[in-house]
Amino acid sequence: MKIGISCYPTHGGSGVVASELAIQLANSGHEVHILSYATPFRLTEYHPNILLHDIEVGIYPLFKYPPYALGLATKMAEVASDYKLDILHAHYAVPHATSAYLAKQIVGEDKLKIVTTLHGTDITLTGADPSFSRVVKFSIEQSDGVTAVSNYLRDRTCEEFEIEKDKIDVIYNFIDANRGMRRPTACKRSQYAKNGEKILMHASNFRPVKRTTDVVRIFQKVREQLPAKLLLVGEGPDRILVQQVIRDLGIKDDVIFLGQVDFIDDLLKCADIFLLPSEQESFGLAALEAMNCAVPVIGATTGGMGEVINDGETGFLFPVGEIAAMANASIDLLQNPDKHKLFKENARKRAVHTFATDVIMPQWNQFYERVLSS
Ligand code: GMT
Repeated sequence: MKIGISCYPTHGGSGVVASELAIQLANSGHEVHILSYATPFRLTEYHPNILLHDIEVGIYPLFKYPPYALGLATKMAEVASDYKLDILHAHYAVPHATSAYLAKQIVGEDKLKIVTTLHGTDITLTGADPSFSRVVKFSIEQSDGVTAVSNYLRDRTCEEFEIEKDKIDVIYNFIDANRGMRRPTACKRSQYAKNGEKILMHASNFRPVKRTTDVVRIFQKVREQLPAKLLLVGEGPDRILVQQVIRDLGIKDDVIFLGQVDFIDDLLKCADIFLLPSEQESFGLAALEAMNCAVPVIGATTGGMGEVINDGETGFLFPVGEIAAMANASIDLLQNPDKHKLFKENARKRAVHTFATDVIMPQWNQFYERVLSS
């Protein structure tokens, strides 16, 4: 199979999922073409079956906004014709699904199939914006196959855009189970915490939807009860606000900013608890990556989080903003070594049994085969 995959290259779940899928397809011998405006950060290693195509967007004084969707459609059409692609797979509907639709019209090949994977904010935030919503609905409807990363996201999409439920397949995001266990000593706890101190961790793009100030406030309550450090991974618009809250709470010496880290598995092996109190999370890939490294997750009961985390077994979920409850659950786990150990084992087991590559990739293969024969 020859497949073109378009995605955002920046740090974010959709780019990670697209990259990991590309690697798995390439490992199985498929020819994969990545269409993105930069090399996605998880695709920095050379792979003979992966070809990278940069999207160029002409900048002219006339354009207040560079027409990225058109540059992408042009490149998609060119790559689809030159390499005789079977499938164009758009990750994140806005504008990738629309560009793919346009490319298919340009190529004029019925054989070229369009697949769209919905990730979350493309439906809940950007896609639902009235300035795009009709185009997003149209592009989803025109795709030959559509997947959503959780049942929650499928249902939300069908409601928001009045789309039939059977138009969308749910295929969960996956993790490489080996990564969760390799290099167990790569992260040295002593680098971040003194003997006896617990380590809490959060990783995100620090957008308002992640409620990163809640992370700090949860940590502060934990810190009042036991010695602990907070590791913050990632960069984004709320970082300055978070730094201010840390100063106001007087916990500067206990919080460590690590900036953007491409592969966080090694680092996760130092963490005792992963915090993800987001306002919205269609799936919560960061939580799954933590569970893969046997780290229990404390977070918010939002979106698809309950499909990833088994509340009371692999972590705890509370309504958005329930900082005290999230802190108390963290304290409870950290003060009960046997319970913590059980949650760690449960987290790892759930990640491997439900979300490992060998569980999810057969679903992708079946899905692609069905689309190709449609
Ligand atoms: O969460 C973000 O801001 C990034 C966003 C993205 O599109 O890259 O993540 C979304 O897709 C991920 C991969 O499918 C999901 O794990 C995240 O839950 C989802 N984010 C939201 O729904 C807010």
